[in-house]
Amino acid sequence: MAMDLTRKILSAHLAEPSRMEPGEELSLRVDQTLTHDINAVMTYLAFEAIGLPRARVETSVSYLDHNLLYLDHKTPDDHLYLQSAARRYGAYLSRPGNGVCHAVHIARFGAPGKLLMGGDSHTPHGGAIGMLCIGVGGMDVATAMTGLPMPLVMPRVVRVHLTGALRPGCSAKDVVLEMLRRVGVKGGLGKVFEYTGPGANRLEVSQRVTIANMGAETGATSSIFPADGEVRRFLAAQGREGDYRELLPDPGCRYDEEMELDLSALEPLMACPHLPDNVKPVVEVEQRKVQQVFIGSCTNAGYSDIAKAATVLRGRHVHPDVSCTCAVSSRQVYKQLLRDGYIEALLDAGVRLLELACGPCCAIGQSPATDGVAVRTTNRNFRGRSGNPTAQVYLASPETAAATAVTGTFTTASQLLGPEELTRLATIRDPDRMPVDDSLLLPPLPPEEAKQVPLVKGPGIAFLPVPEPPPRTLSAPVSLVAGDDVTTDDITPASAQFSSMRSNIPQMSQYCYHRYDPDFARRAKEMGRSVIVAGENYGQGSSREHAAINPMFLGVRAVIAKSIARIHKGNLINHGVIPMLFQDTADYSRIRQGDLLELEDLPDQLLEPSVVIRNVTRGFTFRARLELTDGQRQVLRHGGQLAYLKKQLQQGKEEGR
Ligand code: MIC
Ligand code: SF4
Repeated sequence: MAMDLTRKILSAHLAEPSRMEPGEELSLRVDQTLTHDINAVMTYLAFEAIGLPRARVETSVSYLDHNLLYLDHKTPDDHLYLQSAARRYGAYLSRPGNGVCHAVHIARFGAPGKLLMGGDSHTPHGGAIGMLCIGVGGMDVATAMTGLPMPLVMPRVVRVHLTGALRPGCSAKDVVLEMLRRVGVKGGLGKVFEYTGPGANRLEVSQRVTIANMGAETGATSSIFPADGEVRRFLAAQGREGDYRELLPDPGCRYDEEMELDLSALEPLMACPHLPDNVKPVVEVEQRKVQQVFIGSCTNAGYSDIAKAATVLRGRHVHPDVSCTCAVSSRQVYKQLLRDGYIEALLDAGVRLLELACGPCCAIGQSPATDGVAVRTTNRNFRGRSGNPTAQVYLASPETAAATAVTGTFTTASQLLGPEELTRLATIRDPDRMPVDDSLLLPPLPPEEAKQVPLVKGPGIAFLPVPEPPPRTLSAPVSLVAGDDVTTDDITPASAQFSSMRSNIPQMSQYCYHRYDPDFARRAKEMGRSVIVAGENYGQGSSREHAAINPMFLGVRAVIAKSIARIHKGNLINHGVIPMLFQDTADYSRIRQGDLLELEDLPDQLLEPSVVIRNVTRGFTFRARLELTDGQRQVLRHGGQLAYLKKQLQQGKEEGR
């Protein structure tokens, strides 16, 4: 049967036969996993608790890339632990300074047809080279590392047929912003966007990266491009042509949905505060005085991105009222930009060069000033994500960001550059050879040597909290009634301060929701057990499982929402918090903070399609749906993934598997 590319890759990884109809639960063999420093401590503590001597996947990589600001002992201690854990458990370790996980991974490990599960929401980045890459929570990565098949709800595969070609001054960022404008921040839920057509063929890998990476902002399971000549060129530039194989959708295959997008019709776009789908043409955005420009992040800090920004800035200067910073995605990209004179152009223009890390993207440095207007090439502009809730963050392409840095107000490259410069901009492409240097990439140790490596745990690294199995009757007050589009940044922000607390849940949980509702942590703790009620798209954004672990640690046993983002829902389940969906969304407004809710026969109700909940305080009963697979129901009945996984591994051992 003719298959789309997504199904081709999935079918090659099925541990059990499946018809691959949307909604079915698949069981998949994973080839690769990745983690990064601000969530991996929990992943490796879980792997330690599972008790296996070594990761059982083809390739497992631990990146130290997000938080390189060593404010005190906590983050360097985390890094030492992670380095020792990678050595002990047979993973690669990408040392600080090597680059941002997704950029390094696609360059050094990515290959068409592979299945990657990564503990980061932007893992779909690798979809740019025809591999299927799925963002999951940290506990899922620990599970994948055991080599057990991983569950995945079969997504709907949406063909996005690209025609035409980008006009000078327009970029891949405008393509993904247009996708966000069309489908919104939850329009990708349960879908994979598969890009095809002559427009897709014309995009080089670094452009495809921007589109696949930021597809995460639609809530999609993943995004993917075919592995074609451009992918061959990309891998050849890495000296890895041998890892290339052509991988295309079968001619005449049937998609679950179809969309058309004409690249020639696009104009420079911007996502306005405070959601990535609040997209408008730059020329229609009301002018503001810009205080900060940041050029960087996994979405837009590849070679061509920075070279294009530098070309716009060459011979010009950053406006005196603008702070313009740049963080290049990886060491090899930085070296090539240096050779080609682009770094010098940035320096001459007055751009401040930062470490090769995520940094400002997740508020690890460079927060905007009070009420500051910032233009960033990053992927998220949620209120407060930049570290300052009063800031107004606009998301745009590197070309637009650079032009804006020069004028100090929203400006596109075509408004600033002359026709010749604009043509030059359009000809910039990734080089055919990159300066590969893996000296900051430590390979796994041989098993016998690995066993001897001691785990180095600094004083801040606490225990991994484990939830209790569900009680027979859950009688719990509502600790929070949250609105729509609550992000994981609202629940537990990244930032240098909080990222460094991630290995210590008792400490970090005290700040749970502190920006959204400063009294939440105290209240939830006092309530003992409690329930969170929320609106649409609860937990959108990052894969941060701390947004589930911290509430769980404070006693939250269930979330009842209008809808829940995919990765966060998985994290809640893994950490024993029951995700429920209002059967009738009108019931949301009948519940107040402090109301006592009661669920009887909870372990049995967990096997049903919906549960009955009594609001004891207001004297009414309502229903909530459980959109859970059989596996997820079992995880919840066992009190979370760790307990369930240990049982599965034990059973496997007894059955001699
Ligand atoms: C982000 O962009 O928010 C992060 C920091 O990369 C997160 C990961 C995390 O918080 O652990 C993500 O996107 O998943
Ligand atoms: Fe890092 Fe930002 Fe990418 Fe997250 S989105 S991986 S913080 S660069």
